[in-house]
Amino acid sequence: MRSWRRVTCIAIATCGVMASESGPAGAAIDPGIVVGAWLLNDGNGVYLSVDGGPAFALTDVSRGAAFADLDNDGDIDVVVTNNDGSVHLYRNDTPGLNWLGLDLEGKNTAPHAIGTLVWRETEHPERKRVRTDGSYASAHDPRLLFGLGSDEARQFIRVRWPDKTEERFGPLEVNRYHKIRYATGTSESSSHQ
Ligand SMILES: [Ca+2]
Repeated sequence: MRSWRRVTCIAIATCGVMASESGPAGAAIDPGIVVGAWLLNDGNGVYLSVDGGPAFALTDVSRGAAFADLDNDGDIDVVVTNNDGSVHLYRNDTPGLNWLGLDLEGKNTAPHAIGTLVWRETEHPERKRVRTDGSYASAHDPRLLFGLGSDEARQFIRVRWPDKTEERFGPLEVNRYHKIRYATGTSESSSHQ
């Protein structure tokens, strides 16, 4: 069960649906106001609306949302900006499962490694891309997080840097962040599309 704690906000909304007639308490609200919503990916390409608790039952005129693991505990927290309002922070208090955190450092010409692709080695390799884009006027944490569930085994990853160089890193301990620096892994020939 996931849980979220609203840390600093009075009212908050993210990823919402437009409210056309009434707010949560039945009062008329501005059509521009968004009712908070929490959508859960079922793993098969379908997003389900679920009860996100009180933090998602409020309304506001929200814009940018920046996603980052602000407390370095292996889950994603969210910072939301609101029109004519304060910045709000959602702290993710999901009970711990295993995770792998990666902080990639590219070569001098691209130190933040934006665009780098990383595969976690599994039967069906999971791919992530280093990025900070995805929401209006916001920048996400460029670090990568892989959720591992009950898997406690040390992990191996393959990295394709923006210059197409490929390297392998590991074994990596779970439940912590690792600094992954360009040209410090094992050289690999191309094996992924
Ligand atoms: Ca966190």
